[in-house]
Amino acid sequence: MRLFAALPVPDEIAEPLLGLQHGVPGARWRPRENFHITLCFFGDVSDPAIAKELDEELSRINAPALHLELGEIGVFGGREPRALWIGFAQNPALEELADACKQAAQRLGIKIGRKSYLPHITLAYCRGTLDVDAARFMERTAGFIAPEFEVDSFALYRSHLGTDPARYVPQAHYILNSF
Ligand code: 3AM
Repeated sequence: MRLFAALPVPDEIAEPLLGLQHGVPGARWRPRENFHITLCFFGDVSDPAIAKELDEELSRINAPALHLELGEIGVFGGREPRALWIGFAQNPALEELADACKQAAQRLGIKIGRKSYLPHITLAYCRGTLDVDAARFMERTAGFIAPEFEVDSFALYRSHLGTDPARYVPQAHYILNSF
């Protein structure tokens, strides 16, 4: 089972993001149901007992609800764009929650990649997109602003590959403490 922890994206944010999704050759725009903010990618957890323990560990995380503000649009992949995404204003509480998910997994022996955490919502995966087209997208969307928003839960998702788009199915929801 391919598992990851992520925050859901509320409708009031998803809607304006959907409005950005046009005009980039080669972009495979993510549908609304695939929008999420990854906290930690756990990879393939093949042992159901470990998956159950991971669920229990995540349910024990004691963290506050998050006040989030979108940041800049970015591109992964440089000269060969792989993904278009929108980031977040710096947010220590978000980083702490991501770190708590990572530590929960590591306590169970799940290996987590060493890349530093960069919270984002993926808008598109790219196939054959030119860097100039990605740069034009960044220019066109530079003035994008969306209201701050609150998220009061996160979820453990199972990722089903093999279709495009992949299917992300929530397995469990975890409540964050209200303000
Ligand atoms: O849509 P995003 O990028 O937030 O990028 C993958 C996606 O998140 C990420 O997990 C989410 C569901 O697939 N992901 C996939 N493979 C990954 C890996 N090896 C990964 N994140 C880190 N390391």
